[in-house]
Amino acid sequence: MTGDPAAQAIPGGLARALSASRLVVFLTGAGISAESGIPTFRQAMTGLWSRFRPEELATPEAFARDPETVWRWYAWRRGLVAATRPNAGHLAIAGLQRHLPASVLVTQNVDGLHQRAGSDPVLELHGNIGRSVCARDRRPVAQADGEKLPACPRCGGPVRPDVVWFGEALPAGVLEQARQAARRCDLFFSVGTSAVVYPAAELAELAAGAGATVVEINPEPTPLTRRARFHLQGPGGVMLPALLQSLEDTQRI
Ligand code: BV8
Repeated sequence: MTGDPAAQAIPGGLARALSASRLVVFLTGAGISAESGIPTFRQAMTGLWSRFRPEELATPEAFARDPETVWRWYAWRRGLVAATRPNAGHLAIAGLQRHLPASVLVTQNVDGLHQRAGSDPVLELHGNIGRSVCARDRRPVAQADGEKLPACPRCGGPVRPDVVWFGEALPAGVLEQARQAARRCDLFFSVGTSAVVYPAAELAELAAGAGATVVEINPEPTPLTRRARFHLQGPGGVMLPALLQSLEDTQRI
């Protein structure tokens, strides 16, 4: 076992459970991208956007009322994502997946950083800001960057980011795959999410109800903490590499 203090934070029982797992589900939220410099929803929005609350902008009503402002907010966020890269937490999940017999990665994030870290496939519950669709028929359009609200080349109507806004249904197939994996897994990791956005937040409950061991990785407690068998209190960029190290140590024995 390495002398790494973070590795000491990994309970031996968790490393053994991980090594013996048949199917592991990872559910991530905005917190796993925080160490890449992308602010989470709960942190104060910075600079130009500090006067808005994300729940006010990430809605179809906001887009109908002021599509230009909503489009500019996403253009700003796309700029943040383009200027950053996956952090140690994203890379460690991809590394864990390479060591595990079977795993499913589900994310609430729309930044595509898990894919850039090497995880594939990624179940994107809330879409991806790297894709744009016609606001009328939701069919894909060529990705338009820049701050000017583009027009759909087919119908001339507004273009929107291919994300799920509050009050909108999640992609049915993706959500069903995530629910099935949650019901079948023996280990469920909830990483970097405040566990308050539904229906994503129900996945951990589904897993626990089906007998899985639930592990939470978050510097803060959340409504899930009391249900978790293990709460690794710390940043994903520290805890996930330590978890990978403990798995490698266990598999080496
Ligand atoms: C829907 C895309 C129905 C856009 C997002 C019960 C059942 C069903 C719905 C509801 C329900 N109760 C309430 C609802 C309505 C609503 C909802 O959940 N509201 C909340 C606010 C209460 N849900 C919906 O509207 C969903 N739609 O249910 O539709 C329907 C059905 C049929 C037909 C029509 C309609 C849609 C929800 C999806 C909204 N879109 N994102 C965009 O990104 O712009 S959600 C958005 O919030 C992000 O995806 C983000 O991941 C998520 C959570 O926000 P954050 O808090 O920022 O992030 P996170 O939760 O991950 O918190 C950060 C955490 O990280 C913190 O805990 C922090 O401590 C931790 N952290 C910080 N640093 C680190 C860290 N952790 C680890 N390492 C670190 N370094």
